[in-house]
Amino acid sequence: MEKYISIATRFDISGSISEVKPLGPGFINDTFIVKTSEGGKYILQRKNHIVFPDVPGMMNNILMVTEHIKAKVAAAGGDPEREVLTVVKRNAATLTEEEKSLPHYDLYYKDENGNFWAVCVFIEGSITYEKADTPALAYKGGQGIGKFQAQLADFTTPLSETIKGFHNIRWRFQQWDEALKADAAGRVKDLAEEISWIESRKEEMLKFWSLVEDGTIPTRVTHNDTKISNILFDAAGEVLCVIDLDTCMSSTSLNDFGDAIRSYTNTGAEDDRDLSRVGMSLEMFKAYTEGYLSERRSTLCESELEWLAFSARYITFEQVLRFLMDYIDGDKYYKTNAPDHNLVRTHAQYKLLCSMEEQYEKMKEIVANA
Ligand code: GN1
Ligand code: MG
Repeated sequence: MEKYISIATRFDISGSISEVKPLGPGFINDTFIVKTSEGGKYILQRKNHIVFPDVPGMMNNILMVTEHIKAKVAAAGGDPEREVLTVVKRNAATLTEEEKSLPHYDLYYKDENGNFWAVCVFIEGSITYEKADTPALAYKGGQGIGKFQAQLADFTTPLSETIKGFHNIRWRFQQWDEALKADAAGRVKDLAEEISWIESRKEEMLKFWSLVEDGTIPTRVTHNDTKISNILFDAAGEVLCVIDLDTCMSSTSLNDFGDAIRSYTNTGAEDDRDLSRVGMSLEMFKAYTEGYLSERRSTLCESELEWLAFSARYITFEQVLRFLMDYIDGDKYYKTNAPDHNLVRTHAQYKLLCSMEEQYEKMKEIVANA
């Protein structure tokens, strides 16, 4: 704990730090809650610089995006302290001359082991959910992401690409081909069926992505990791704000929608070993879609509405590919809790994908009528 306290003191935290404790189950970063004797609370994160090769650029994205939203919230008479994240900068007194020569130096601390740390304010009284249990909650989550996208619709400063080709399936297929060829963990020989799930859908997925590449589907500022646990709710069940802005960058709005559907509508867990529990709830799909479109219907273009339902299949497919690819690579990217964890995730997400494919016509009808 001493180590974490000493890291936290590098940031502009008011009061004296009394406690630092781990928080939450993120797959990528390590998250801690920092408490001060005066009752202040902050979030300290070790940002995974293997996954995010340019942490300073990423932190600058987050600062710019949150400041933009803060101005919007204030103009609408909201509370800029609670309705958007607040980045905590470095404590100026702890900055060395060498640090000061680096880009965006006041937004992060790099420790002696090369790990990157960043801090934001903890929003008191906020609630997160690992799973959306009711359609009402899914509706609210959809509204939350819809509003987030709307707040950023006029944000024009270029953002740095924090993960190359994050939701770009053409790039993912390139990585996929390399992973199969390298067969780093010697697992490819046992995966003929799973590999065919990926290969058989390659064409339709690339067809969708080519519409993004040629501009038919516009590129906007998006969140890119919209699962329900990345939204803070208040005690009354209203959305406070969207968190985990690490992947906030240019992409298609559809990816935010698709990733949310992947997470909200699953009747089982992302890594369920009992596949009979896994599937897409159409009721939850309807609720999320209605919430999202209540904020976005008038600002999305025709092609976005046309491909909205498909985006759920696209992102779920991508997740099957990413989990399977990480299994093939020998579990290098996602944290795992068992040797077959990534394979279990692959199977569970594939079951979800099949369930979406089966219900696709109904999904499109819901989008048209929402
Ligand atoms: C990762 O770290 P976490 O849980 O926010 C991943 C998402 C995946 C998700 C699967 C940067 O998110 O893309 O959808 O796991 N984030 C990154 O649960 O790769
Ligand atoms: Mg994330």
